[in-house]
Amino acid sequence: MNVRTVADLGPDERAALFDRDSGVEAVRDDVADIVSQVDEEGDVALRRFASEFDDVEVGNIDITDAAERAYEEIDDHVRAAIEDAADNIRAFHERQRPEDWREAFEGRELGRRFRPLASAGVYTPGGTAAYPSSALMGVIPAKVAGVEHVAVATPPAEKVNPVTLAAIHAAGADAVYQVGGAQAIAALAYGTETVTSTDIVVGPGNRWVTAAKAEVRGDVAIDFLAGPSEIMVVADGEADPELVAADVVAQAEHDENASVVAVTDDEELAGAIADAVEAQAGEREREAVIRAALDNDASGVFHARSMSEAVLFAEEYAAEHLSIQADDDEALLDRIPSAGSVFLGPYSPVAAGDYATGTNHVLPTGGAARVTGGLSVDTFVRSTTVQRLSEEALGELRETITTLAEAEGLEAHAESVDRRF
Ligand code: HSO
Ligand code: ZN
Repeated sequence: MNVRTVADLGPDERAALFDRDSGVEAVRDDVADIVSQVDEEGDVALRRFASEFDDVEVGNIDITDAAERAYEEIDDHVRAAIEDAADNIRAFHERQRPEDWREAFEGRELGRRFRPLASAGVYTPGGTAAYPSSALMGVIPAKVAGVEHVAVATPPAEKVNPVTLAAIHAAGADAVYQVGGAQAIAALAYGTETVTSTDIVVGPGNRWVTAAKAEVRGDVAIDFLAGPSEIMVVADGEADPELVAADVVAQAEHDENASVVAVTDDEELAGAIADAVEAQAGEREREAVIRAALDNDASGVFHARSMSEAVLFAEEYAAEHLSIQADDDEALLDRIPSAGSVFLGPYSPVAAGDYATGTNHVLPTGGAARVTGGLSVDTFVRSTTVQRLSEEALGELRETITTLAEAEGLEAHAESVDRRF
């Protein structure tokens, strides 16, 4: 792995780093076709796609009972780990529940009210990338928000991953369907004979899933378009290169298209990180995936001339995960507003947040952290504003309202106020 110098990056290299391509556009047309087939043909289309794409002849699409059984039957220590993670995720998300308020505000009574969406659909990837943890991350915030009906879709298989099913059950899902890919997103958005349609569809997935979310957006709400995993480590000369490398290699293990970056102002450390990444990659079971991710144009180890330059680099990157391994981590963090989730200090590996601290791991990728945060209770509630005016309060606003209404040529608006006096 070569160390690159931030100051020497050319425009193409910068574009590859900062305008990361999600790969979604390439499959948009095929996905639109799948989505419309599900919309028109329902379960028949789901069974056809399961046979075609997953090589599975699906019996029951609804496998809610199987999830409960899987929960009872899995190893005790796996169930305990799921419950421990679920408890932590629940506790962290409980703190996000917004509170209604009403306040007298300069004579006017104003307020805000929050209510959960009626239903939510959570996609949970399967296959080689089966993530029971993602089921917890999608379902628990929805349930904490108070969503009545939370449905999960996960790809069909001769035997759907029992740990994923157990996690879906532990998280409190109300319905579980075996349906994967773009067709799952379409089913959750539009409904079929078996699948109940939902108000919002969330969760990570491959580019087919992500493209399908882009396709149904507008007809239903979605969280955001979550692409392959990313990490940006900002390190100073005090950081341990082996630990930096371990975090880089861990996120690279997810996906050949993962983007993994470390940046430091210490040239020697940059070299040591690059060497450690090489060495550790060779020791890992998923070495081939890791090496592909390391070769990604949006990956690399970088030397910056100063920590200020490193910080600007990290901000421009707007990574899904930001790890800061430096003496004055809080000061550096202050200067990086754009990041999905932040990990401070040598004992906060990204994997801790992936599974167990309680923070959500469904996070914005591809630079979307510039404009949004990750999945949270907020994703599943809508807000309504409320107002009540006394005669006196309306009197005070009367002039302002009628003047603006007349300026807009909306005379009936003005009259609706004047009439009250
Ligand atoms: N790092 C992934 C989440 C995950 N890690 C699931 C392990 N399992 C995307 O944030
Ligand atoms: Zn991960």
